[in-house]
Amino acid sequence: MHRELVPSLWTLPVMTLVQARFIDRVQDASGPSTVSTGRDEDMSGRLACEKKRSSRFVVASWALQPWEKKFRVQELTARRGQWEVDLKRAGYARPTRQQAIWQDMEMAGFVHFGMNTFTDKEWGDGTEDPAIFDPAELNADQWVEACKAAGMGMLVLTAKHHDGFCLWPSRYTEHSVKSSRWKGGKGDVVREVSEACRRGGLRFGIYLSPWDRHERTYGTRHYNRYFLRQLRELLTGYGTISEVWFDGACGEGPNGKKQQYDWAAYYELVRRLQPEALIAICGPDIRWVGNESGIAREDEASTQEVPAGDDSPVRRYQILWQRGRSVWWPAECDVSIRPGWFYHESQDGKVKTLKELIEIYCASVGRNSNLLLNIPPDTRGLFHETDVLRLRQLGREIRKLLGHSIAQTSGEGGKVDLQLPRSSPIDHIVIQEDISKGERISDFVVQGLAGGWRDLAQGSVVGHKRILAIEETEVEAVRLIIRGAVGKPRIKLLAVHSFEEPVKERT
Ligand code: FUL
Repeated sequence: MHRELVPSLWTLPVMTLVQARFIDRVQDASGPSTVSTGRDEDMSGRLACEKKRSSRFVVASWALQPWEKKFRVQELTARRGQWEVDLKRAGYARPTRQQAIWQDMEMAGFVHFGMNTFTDKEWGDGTEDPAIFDPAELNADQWVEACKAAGMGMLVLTAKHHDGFCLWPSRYTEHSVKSSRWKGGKGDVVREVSEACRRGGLRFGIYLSPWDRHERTYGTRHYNRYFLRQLRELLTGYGTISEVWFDGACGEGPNGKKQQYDWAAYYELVRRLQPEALIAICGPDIRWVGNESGIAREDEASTQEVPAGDDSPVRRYQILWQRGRSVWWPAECDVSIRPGWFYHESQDGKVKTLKELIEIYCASVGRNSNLLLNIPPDTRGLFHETDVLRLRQLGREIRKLLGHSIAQTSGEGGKVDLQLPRSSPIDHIVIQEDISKGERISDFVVQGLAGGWRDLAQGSVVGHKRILAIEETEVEAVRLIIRGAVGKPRIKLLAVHSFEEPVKERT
């Protein structure tokens, strides 16, 4: 008998039994048939098998579930002693506690500050004179308060950008604040910002660019040691670090060679020294959305399939679910409030409008992703007045948009009904899944009762949050119909809003 057939033969009868018991086909009068379950899938029907391959590499192989009814037995293969099921649907990845907290936070501030602020550049080449760094009025509390006014939960600071200048007095280089005029070389921006964040109740994260255009060892194997030493300084000297943002830019060193970054060693150090920190972008915990415009895809899922044979460092630091085929890797949308990442006086008139920011918010947070909005301090060391105003307006507008719903509910299964207190115009619908159980919905439609039932919006992924803008429609009731799911849908929130309704009527 062919080895690959062995799992099929013993699995088939069990699956048939499980399916017969739990699958309940629901024919909804309003539309296409939906599949829902008669019982919670987290129960005994699961053929759980968990394997620990090493302390760092956990393969959580969950049972075949009833709604995986289209699975084809012949796709079961036993590869390297590990079950592989090609379901093309990876519904069972789950967030870690830290990822769930991060997703609940939804929005954070990004702060690009350094030599470029003083040279009016976006990318320094590392030859800049550190003496010119002198933000005489630096006030990190002002940054924190402005971020909080927008509703942000964290601030991520560029401790070192590509030019290699360090915003903290690193022991391993002179190219830092200690060689600047600022505070006679005794200042430490990372300290001031981390302390302001703690005072103000914001989480604190760091951006540490592996690409370093100043450091002479860059391009050689010695550079990785230098980078790790700096990373250690940041991870041990500034309290809790919630996010470590690794940019992937990689240039050539003085020797003409591109640096081989030792990602595995970087991740290992972060995990060891700050186990609560999420490693973002070039990292296992948070995924880059793929553009710098702050726009996610309509179907931006946190559950990502792992290409077969991918054994990269990122994979080795992720929890592999669903027989090693899927990971929880939520997207972060980074974008600047101005055209540049760093402050340029010439862009004072180009701060994004409130309308643009709300569009970005709805296309990031409203599409199951987090928004990382960059606000660059100016040469005084302050957020510019226009940027501060815009952050306040953004916070107010988000509260106006989502602060008070006309009606809301939660529910489970293939259909969730929401009755409005009275017939009202609505223009936004918010849906949230309980992601602690994974992203399950893959196809949905929202209908409104306006005379008869009519479609208001539809989509595929829901995940942590979808904000659906619709044409204003007066409805008496709304219902969410799940047309496709990889598990029993758990709707944490179904809410309807009217953005245009004057705020006073809802406060
Ligand atoms: C990019 C960098 O090259 C930009 O300067 C900026 O820091 C952005 C957030 O990431 O890759």
